[in-house]
Amino acid sequence: MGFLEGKKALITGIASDRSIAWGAAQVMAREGCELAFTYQGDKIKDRVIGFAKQVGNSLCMPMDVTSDEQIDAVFRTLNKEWDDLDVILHSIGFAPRDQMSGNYLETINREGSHIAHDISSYSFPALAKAGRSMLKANSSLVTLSYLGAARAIPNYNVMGPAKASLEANVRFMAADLGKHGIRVNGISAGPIKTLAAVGIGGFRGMMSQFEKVAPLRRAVTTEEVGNVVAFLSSDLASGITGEIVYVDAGYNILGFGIN
Ligand code: 0WD
Repeated sequence: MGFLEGKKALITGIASDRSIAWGAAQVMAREGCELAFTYQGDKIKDRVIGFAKQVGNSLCMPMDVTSDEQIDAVFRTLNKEWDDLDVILHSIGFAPRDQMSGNYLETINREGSHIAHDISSYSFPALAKAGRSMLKANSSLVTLSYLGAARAIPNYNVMGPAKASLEANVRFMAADLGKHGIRVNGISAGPIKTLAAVGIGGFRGMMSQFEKVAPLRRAVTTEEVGNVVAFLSSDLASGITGEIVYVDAGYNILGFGIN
C-alpha cells in the first residue's frame, strides 16, 4: 500500500513532461494519491488532459492564478467532486522574459516586479485562502522555491525577491494554519531543464557549473523533487511545517564551489 493511499491532491503547474509538478504527480499517483490538475490556459489543456489520463483520468480545470474568479471556480468544481482536500501542490512561477537576464538594477522595473511577485508568491496564499474550507487536519500545502530566495544569483533577478517572498509566505501560512493541523512547506529545488528554467539567461552555463561543484556532482531529477513533494504531503512528515527543504544535490551548503 502506498504512503499516500486515501489522500486527494490538487496539482498545479504542469506545462510539459519535464515539469516538476508532473514528476511529483507520477510519484504521488504511484503512492496511491487521487489527483486533480489545473492548467494555465487552453494552449496546454489537451497536453494536461493527456497527462491526467496516464495517472487515472483525473479531473482537469483551467486556472490562471492572476484571476481570482478562476481560482474560486477551481475550488467550486473540486468541492462538487470531493468533500475535502489533503494536498495542494503549488508549482507555479513566472516573470516576464525581459526580467530574467542582465544586470539586476538595469533589468528590474515596477511592472516586472509586480507580475513576478503576484504569480510566483501571492498565488500560493491565494490558493490556500480559496481552498481553506476544503482543508482539514493533516492537510499539507507544498510549494517550489529556488536558492535565489536566499542568495544573489546572476540573471535570476526579480525572481529572487519573489521567491524570498514565497518562502516568507510558507512561514506565515504555517504559523497561521498550524492550529488547525494544516502543514505548509516549501522545497528549494536545484536547477532542472524545464520550460520555466530555459527562460533564465545563461541557464545552460549555470547548469554545467552546478553539476561540476554540487556535492553529489550531478543535477537532481523531477522524480527526486517529486519524492520529497510526496513525503511532505504524507503523514510521514506530520511533524514538519514552515520548512524549506533543499533538494539540490547539496549545492546550497557550499561557500565556494571547486571541482
Ligand atoms: O530549475 C528549475 N526548473 C526550478 C524550478 C528550480 C527551483 C524551483 N523551480 C520552481 C519554479 O520557479 C516554479 O515555481 O518550480 C516551479 C515549477 O517550475 P518548472 O516545473 O521548472 O517549470 P514549468 O514546467 O515551466 O512549469 C511552471 C509553470 C508554467 O509554465 P510556463 O513555462 O508555461 O510559464 O507555471 C505555470 C505554467 O504552467 N504558470 C502559471 N499557472 C497559472 N497561472 C501561471 C499563471 N499565471 N504562470 C505560469
